[in-house]
Amino acid sequence: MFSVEARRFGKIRRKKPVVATAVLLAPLAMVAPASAQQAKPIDVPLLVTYGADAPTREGDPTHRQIIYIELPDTLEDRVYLRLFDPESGGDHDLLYGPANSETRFALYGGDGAFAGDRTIGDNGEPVEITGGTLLSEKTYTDDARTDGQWTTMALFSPSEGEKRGDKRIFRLNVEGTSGNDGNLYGVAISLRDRRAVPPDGVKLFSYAPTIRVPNKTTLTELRFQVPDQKTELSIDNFDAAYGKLNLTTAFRSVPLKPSGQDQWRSETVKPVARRAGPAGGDHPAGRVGNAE
Ligand SMILES: [Ca+2]
Ligand SMILES: [Ca+2]
Repeated sequence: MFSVEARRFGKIRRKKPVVATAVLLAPLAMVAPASAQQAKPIDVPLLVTYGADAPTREGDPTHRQIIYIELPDTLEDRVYLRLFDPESGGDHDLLYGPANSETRFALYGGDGAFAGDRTIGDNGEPVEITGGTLLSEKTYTDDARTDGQWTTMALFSPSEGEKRGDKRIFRLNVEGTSGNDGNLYGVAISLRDRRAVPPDGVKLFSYAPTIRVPNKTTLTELRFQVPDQKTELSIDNFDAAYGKLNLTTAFRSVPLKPSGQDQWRSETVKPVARRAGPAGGDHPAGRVGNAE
């Protein structure tokens, strides 16, 4: 399980802006409130998807974000998919010239909605993910009505998701279909249309989130759960140029080598040393922090 959060970090000298970075933690299953899954409103959205015309050096190698939504199979209430600032324009977004980008949000359910951790193929190109049944789709472009606002994209029943054990899984594909802007946005599930009431047991997770590092005084953290028996982690990061990356557990902090501009870097680390005694064993949590 991981969550993404940005907070004040202190002064770090910045040589070059790092506006986005993709982090791939494989082969771990991770769970993330994709943005403000909590009841409190978010200050800045941390998820980012660039338009198809943006160069990969901006930090988004796929122009796409795959977010899974997990709900308890026992949940009978219908839920709302709410988006914060889903358009590119106005506040929060990274605009290059006039706002000209479109972002398509598509919600899938049914068998095949869960596509595992397939994201990027061996050739570095994004893997096509098409499984499941399209439940709802909407394309957002520069629009003052959604700028800095939460808006409801879909209302759906948990039973429409792919059944996996005692869970129902949905997939939200976010694609930067055109333009060169960076679209910052948030995603949440709520029992109410106009306010944040997350149902018990809801989880949003991603295997390769593309996130924003807001500024030089902010640390962005990806918190995740290490599966039992795991003693090594393979951590891939993209375009963390001039950033600082650390893997932090309850016992130690390990510096990671940040990737260069427009490049992936993979590193295998042991998150913690095993400890003897009743409290021994791997601590099941860690976090990757990235600051400019
Ligand atoms: Ca905006
Ligand atoms: Ca936006």
